Amino acid sequence: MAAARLHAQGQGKVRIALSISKDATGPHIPIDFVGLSYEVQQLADPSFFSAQNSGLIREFKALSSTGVLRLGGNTSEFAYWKPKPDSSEPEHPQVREVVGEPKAQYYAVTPEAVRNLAEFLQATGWNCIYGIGMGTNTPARAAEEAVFVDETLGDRLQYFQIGNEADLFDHHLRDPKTWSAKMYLEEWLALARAIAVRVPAAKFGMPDVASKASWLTEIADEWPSIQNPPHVTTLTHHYYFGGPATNPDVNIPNLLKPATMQKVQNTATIASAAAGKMSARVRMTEGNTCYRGGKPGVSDVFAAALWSADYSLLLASNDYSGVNLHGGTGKSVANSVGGSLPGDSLLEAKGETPEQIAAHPHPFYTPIATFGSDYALEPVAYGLKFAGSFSGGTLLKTEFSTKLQDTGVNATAYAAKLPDGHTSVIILNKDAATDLELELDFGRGARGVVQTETLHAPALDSREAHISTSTNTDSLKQGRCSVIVPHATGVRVTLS
Ligand code: BDP
Repeated sequence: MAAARLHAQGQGKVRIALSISKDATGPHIPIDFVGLSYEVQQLADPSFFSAQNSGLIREFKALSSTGVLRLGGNTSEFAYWKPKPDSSEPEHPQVREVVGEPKAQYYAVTPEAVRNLAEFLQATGWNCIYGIGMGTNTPARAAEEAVFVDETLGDRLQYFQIGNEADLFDHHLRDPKTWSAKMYLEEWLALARAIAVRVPAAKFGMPDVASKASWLTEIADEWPSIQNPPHVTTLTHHYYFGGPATNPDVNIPNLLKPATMQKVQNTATIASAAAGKMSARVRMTEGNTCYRGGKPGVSDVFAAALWSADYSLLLASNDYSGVNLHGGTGKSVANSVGGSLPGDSLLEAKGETPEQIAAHPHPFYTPIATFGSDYALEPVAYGLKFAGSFSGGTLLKTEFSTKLQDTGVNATAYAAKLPDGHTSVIILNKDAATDLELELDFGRGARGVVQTETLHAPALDSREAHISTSTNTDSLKQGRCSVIVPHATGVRVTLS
């Protein structure tokens, strides 16, 4: 693998040559790498995840034919399992109401909702990571729910998650003076063991921290001392680039700059090391551009597509098993953060009319937006879909990103050997101004037809994204081809 900068061509365009190694020695990307995350509260309306919701099914399938739906979020701590229509509501512990966390409004999850969920998964071809509450739950109720979910979802259940962002429980659910990773692990074990007694084959992902990656390390270090530990397949964490919407630092240049991805890399290094100690993999189970529901003009525009493509591929190259971008209905996410979305206040303050505000997706970061009774794939989902084209493939070790960054252009690139044996390269030119002219060298003797696919929009702040396949195919010349990657554009080149 060698790359050389040819020469910079005046303003606005940089030429570079990249060689693509033939050795598929990088991480394998699971076929179900692509994922979405929804609030458990979404289940309060059993018709949402149901075989009848054809618009939502259509958008899930458009995003991926084999994804993973994760149910969790802040609202998962306020759900209670209601096995029978006449089951009474359990008593709930006292919690504190704080900014950014849900109000203490409890709701029921019923067998009907779980049955409908199973049919929805069947219709989409997706699997599920099912979130059971921890903050206000009991081991007995957790086990009851798990039995029903396991029986009903069958093979579509990938694993259980217990508790959402327990590293923030000191805010509203636990005593801040004593709450720690160690206490969390004790509580988690009590719930997981109760589930495992009733569902012996149960698998788990944990700890689903908001941001404290150090908890993964602490847990991995503690793990060998646990007798007969429950079967943990995945270590999980969340990620939001910044927030809330009122924070001026949440803007397009900051979202796309290399330093942002360097921080992602730092967390990935910590998480991967912890997972290695537990023979588990890492999954980023809930994340997006801007917490508390996203920021209009950042989360719902094309910049978010380039961000999600780059973010997902960076995690894939760190051996993550997948990425779940958070979203859902405006109501469920507003409830998850205390009842309203700061992004709406921002738009009102700017003088946008109710009609203009309604044209934004709610929440602003959602990958699949609800508009009236219909659904639409948002830019952030297009980026995930573009990266998801590598699902099932094996990454080729490259030094592309370093070589590209040496040119001063804000671009990254990844290459994979796809399940069908074809080699594919994704170049993400996040630069707002400079185009790239690449010479891709697939090696002497490489032959085949070159196909290109483009992730594009008129501008970084456009409320749209497209993935277009070029009808012009090219052939390699002496193992090489040239490709232009305009600024603010992604290109995928596949040799077939
Ligand atoms: C996460 C929560 C989720 C919220 C999201 C947000 O798990 O429920 O919807 O933040 O703030 O911390 O947007």
